[in-house]
Amino acid sequence: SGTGTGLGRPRSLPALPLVGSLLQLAGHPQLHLRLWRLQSRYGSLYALWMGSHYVVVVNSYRHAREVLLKKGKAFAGRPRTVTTDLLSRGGKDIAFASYGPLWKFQRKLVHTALSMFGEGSLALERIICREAASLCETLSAAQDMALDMAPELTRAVTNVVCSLCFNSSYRRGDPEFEAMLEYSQGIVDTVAKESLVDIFPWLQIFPNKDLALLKRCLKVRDQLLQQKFTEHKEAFCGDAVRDLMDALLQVRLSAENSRPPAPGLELTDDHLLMTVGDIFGAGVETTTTVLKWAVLYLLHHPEVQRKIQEEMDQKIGLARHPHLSDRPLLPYLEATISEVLRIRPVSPLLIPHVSLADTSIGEYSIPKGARVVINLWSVHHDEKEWDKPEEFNPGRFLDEQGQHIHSPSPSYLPFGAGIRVCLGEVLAKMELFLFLAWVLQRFTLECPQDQPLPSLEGKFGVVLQVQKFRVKARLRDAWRATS
Ligand code: HEM
Ligand code: PLO
Repeated sequence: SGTGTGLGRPRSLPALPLVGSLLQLAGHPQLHLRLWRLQSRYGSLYALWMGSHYVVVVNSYRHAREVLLKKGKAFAGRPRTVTTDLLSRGGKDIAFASYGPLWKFQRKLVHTALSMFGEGSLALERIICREAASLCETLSAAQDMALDMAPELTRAVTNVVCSLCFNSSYRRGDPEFEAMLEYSQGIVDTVAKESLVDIFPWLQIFPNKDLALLKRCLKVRDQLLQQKFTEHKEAFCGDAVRDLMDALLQVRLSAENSRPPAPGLELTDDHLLMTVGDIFGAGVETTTTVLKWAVLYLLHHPEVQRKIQEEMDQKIGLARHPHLSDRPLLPYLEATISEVLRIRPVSPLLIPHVSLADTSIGEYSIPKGARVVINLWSVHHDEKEWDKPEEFNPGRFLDEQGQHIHSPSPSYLPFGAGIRVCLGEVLAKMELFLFLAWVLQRFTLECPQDQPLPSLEGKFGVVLQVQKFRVKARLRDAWRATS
């Protein structure tokens, strides 16, 4: 062992010079499933080579917790890849930036700004409820039609983050919104795929379809971000902070005024832009994806939907809208959200971590610079921890009386953990709860007649995507009678 700890390295997949273990992974687009299945041959912790990069794959919660929590700092790095470097202008954002003082500062800023505007503030609840009301109106108008809910869900979620980041929102059919839908899909389809370009950076010099698509999409995104940024800079007056963009400008201003900026802590325009880009991108793609998964599972499990509605009828009734303060009253809805996040983790492989020093996981030594992939799919589908893991069963998150929600196993990390934990967990949970509560209070979601139930198979990428499907939103009888 090179670390002097006397520990051996994890077992490795066979590797060829240059391509590494690529041959074993090629032809398996569902990388999380492939890495999950390889456990049977190599054990829960194993290594492989992506070209010249040494990659360690973690499939058990014990090792995952060791990496993220116990040794969080030793594993807080991020790899640089061609696509994420393009997305984040060389790691000037939060998610794809390596560990360092500037990353820490950006995280703290966003954390403060989010708690200032959002979490726990009535203003944010009001914004989410405004969007929920608008979503319900759209569903009402499309009643009994076979509707693709995806664009409507996306617009609702986008408007929440848009209000938060830019103090603005989109109407139906807004061309800027349509452009955003398109570029964001292009980015999700191409970024951070362990595509050939990420493995062999030198392939960049060859024409590559994915890379061209990514560049085209980023151009549109950058224009949009730049425009918002310029508008904010011009309107910014220093005392009225309207949104996250203002908050970032404000912090930079006060940092510049008070003392000479500490070396290594200079926030350039690029840093502010990429930070907002992260919050906007993460804010839209993750939450929307979870909502789509939730709707899809409700179509497959009408009994779960009925139980949520019974709980709502009992605890809230029809005379008023659901509020955030109703969360303790609706444990079955909360449990359903937890189960959706378990069975279809949005970020099945998290974002790869990198070891910043020679260290270890369990009884194995890990060299500095190793990429560590946490397979959340494996963690959430571990048969030793979960009874029939592929079965959708919200009840597993409830106590015996069905009144309180708890995780029956520590093998559950939908938002990651430790110093790289998701920054948007509180916001995301507020949105998931309110959107689902508003919709299910009024509507029953069904699969359109004479159509088969849509597939539960996800499409692997930077988020685990849902295939397109249609839904019939039927106004509930009780609601029909009162309206
Ligand atoms: C990172 C999950 C929503 C912002 C992450 C990570 C996961 C995750 C698993 C990676 C942790 C790691 O690499 O160890 C989720 C889920 C969401 C969600 C399941 C929705 C249900 C959001 C929202 C925002 C957000 C709404 C924006 C406000 C971020 C950021 C990071 C991150 C900025 C990068 C943190 C870092 O690298 O330091 N999220 N997320 N997420 N998330 Fe979320
Ligand atoms: C989604 C597409 C956007 O256009 C750009 C973007 C920014 C931040 C990314 C996000 C995308 C995907 C989900 C990510 C998020 C940062 C944290 C989050 C990767 C690519 C997760 C789930 O880890």
